Amino acid sequence: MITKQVLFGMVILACMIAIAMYSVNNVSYATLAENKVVRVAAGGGNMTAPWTVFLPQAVMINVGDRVEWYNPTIGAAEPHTVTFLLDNSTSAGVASPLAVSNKTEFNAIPPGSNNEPVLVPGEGGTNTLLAINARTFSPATIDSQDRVQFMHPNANYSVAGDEKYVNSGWFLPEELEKQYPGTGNTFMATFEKPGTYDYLCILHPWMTGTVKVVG
Ligand SMILES: [Cu+2]
Repeated sequence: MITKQVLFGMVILACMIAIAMYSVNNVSYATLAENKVVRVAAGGGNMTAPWTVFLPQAVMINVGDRVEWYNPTIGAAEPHTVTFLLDNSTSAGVASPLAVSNKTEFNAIPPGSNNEPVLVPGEGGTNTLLAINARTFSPATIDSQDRVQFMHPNANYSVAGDEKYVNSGWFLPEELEKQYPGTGNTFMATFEKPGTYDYLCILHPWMTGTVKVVG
């Protein structure tokens, strides 16, 4: 025969089980809702044989997840970029021809180093200076309205999906970025819209990768 005390005990036990299940469900729900971070190696190998591949070459993530690219090459200052040419007209070259007055003087840094600018005589009192294209060297984006925005090295960018161009800038293994002042070691991108995002390294255009974002 079930006494009042036993019945009361069973009710208390049932309540405790319900509370425990509720907490477990809440915990697992919170874990599922966390966005994940996927790391992709840009390059690798070493000074004798640096690699020019992205590993893994293709990743699949959910909306809101982040991809972090890093450069694990050992002992070689081999830079890479992660560049999304979302609009074909935004293809960018590493070399940047710029018109400058032929009166402009350029001084090597450090002074006396084995270094001078490429200057080709141009028209109307100008020279053509061959420099590095800042839009490939530095983290930069071009939005749907053709607005160019630069970011700091090691940029952490949120890809809306309607940009024309998203570029990581040059990034190198830890410490070796010092050989190219203004560069970094990583690029991080969070993806806000489902789609297939192909990218390449502007310095090694055969180096390609894909981020597939599912909703
Ligand atoms: Cu590369």
